Amino acid sequence: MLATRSFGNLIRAAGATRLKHTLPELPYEYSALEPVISREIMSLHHSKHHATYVNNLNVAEEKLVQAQSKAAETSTLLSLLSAVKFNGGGHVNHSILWCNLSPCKTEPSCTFLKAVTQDFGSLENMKNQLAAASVGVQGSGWGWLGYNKQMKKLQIATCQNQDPLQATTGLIPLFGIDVWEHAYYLQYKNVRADYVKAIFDVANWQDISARYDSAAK
Ligand code: MN3
Repeated sequence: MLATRSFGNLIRAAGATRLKHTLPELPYEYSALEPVISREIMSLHHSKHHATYVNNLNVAEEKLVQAQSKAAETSTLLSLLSAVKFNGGGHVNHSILWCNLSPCKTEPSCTFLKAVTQDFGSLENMKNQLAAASVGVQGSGWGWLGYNKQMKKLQIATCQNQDPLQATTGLIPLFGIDVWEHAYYLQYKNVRADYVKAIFDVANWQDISARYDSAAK
């Protein structure tokens, strides 16, 4: 009983001081990744899709705080938690995605390249495996290169919908490929494989290497 009341108080306290999530600015122009990703796709993807995840996350969190303070039905809490997971995942995933991409040619760091070579044989092999996993996602989801801190290994994984990599698999996200149709359909139509292959031309290896360094620390 005490534990339940403390949890309620914690949620209420968090609600009182909680800051709203905001849409992060893109670190480049909407047209910067052309011809790999068109201005139209980037604009819609960031200002509509990502913005909607942020707005819906704020709404779901607000409702969750209110429901908790009214000791709402468990089924109500569960549906709100599901909305928090979906929209929170969308916000987390896209916030990583924008930084994973760059209009500038970048190179993987020596330490990251060494880890990739150790776990995959070569950078090419890793890219091929990540591409195959991403293309193979059924329906909407993400392909990821992640870091397994327990095994000290780089691993490839996929997630459905907006399930966030770390909360779902324990892997620390380094590089995500968004294979929702909204990420490529206007330009690549139904040919997801061409989009996934092209995405490596705008991969920000500097950002991916930095995420590896901080994950492996
Ligand atoms: Mn997306």
